[in-house]
Amino acid sequence: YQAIKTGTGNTQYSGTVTLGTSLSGSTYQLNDTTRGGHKTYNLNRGTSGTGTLMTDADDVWGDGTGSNTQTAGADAAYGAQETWDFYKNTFGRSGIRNDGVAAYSRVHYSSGYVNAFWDDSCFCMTYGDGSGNTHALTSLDVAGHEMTHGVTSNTAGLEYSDESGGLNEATSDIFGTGVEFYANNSNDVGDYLVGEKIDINGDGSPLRYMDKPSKDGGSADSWYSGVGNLDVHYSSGPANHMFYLLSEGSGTKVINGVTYNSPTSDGVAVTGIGRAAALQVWYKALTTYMTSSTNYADARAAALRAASDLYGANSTQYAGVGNAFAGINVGS
Ligand code: ASN
Ligand code: ZN
Repeated sequence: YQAIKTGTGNTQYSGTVTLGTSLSGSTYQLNDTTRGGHKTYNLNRGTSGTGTLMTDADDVWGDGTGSNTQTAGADAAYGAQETWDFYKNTFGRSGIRNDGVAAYSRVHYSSGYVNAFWDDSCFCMTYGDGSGNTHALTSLDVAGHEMTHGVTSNTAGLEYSDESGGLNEATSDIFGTGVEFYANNSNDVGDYLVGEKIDINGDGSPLRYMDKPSKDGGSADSWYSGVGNLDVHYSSGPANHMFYLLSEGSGTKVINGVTYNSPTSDGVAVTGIGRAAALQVWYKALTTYMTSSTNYADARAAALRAASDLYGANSTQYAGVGNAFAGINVGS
């Protein structure tokens, strides 16, 4: 028998948070039975299997630093919990497969591993500790990004190459950002930057910028024939940019203390429809109209159909989708 508990996580990136935990006998477990039974395991630098379920005597997890073994578990559990809640409360989606069953998470994968990844075959989420083993890849937007790969696999199934691969990556950035805004955490505020907390570049810069993707030095801001030849983390740029334009509009804007300056490919100003509506449009497009081979032109058609379904063909939201895609040189 496992009693439902509410533990305390002293996370590295999100401050002190409450975590769904369980009490089995006299031992607390990082096992959230209120969200599909999500469990967090410690691989202890291994690279296969599940390692050991994370347990604790007092239901206080981690100390906020990467040198405490439990801290990465607290961040991972928090990321899974906020991702679950984001999908449930924003879209009515109950877990990655929409079947009420949680994935599981594994932390401390390998040694000095500077990545995190979703794996369809184990239906599980894995985090490395980063270089120096103190910058775990466990921030909220990364958690939301990676688990969204599972959602995409189980819906549109966007193939991970060519333009569909860019759309797959962008979908993870879009909903990863959605998770970060949803969590409304004062230590990791919502932004249109990806991976700004994990300091992968060592200079505090984010991995990706949705307002102007080319700021990362590799991503495309707008569609061009041949954009599908880029790495999928760069061909995602136009779709990330479209989502920013659709949410917030073009030009300069300050949100939660971050200044954005988003251009359009043709210089024509775009007015945003708000992030909440933009998320609904992209989710419906992904889950209803996109397929494994969807390209940028198809994504525009899918998003327009989604906007029409949700808001009507004469709505400002529908017009906004057309304008945001025009802003990345897709459609007219
Ligand atoms: N972190 C990477 C990503 O989600 C892992 C990968 O290359 N698939 O894109
Ligand atoms: Zn990804």
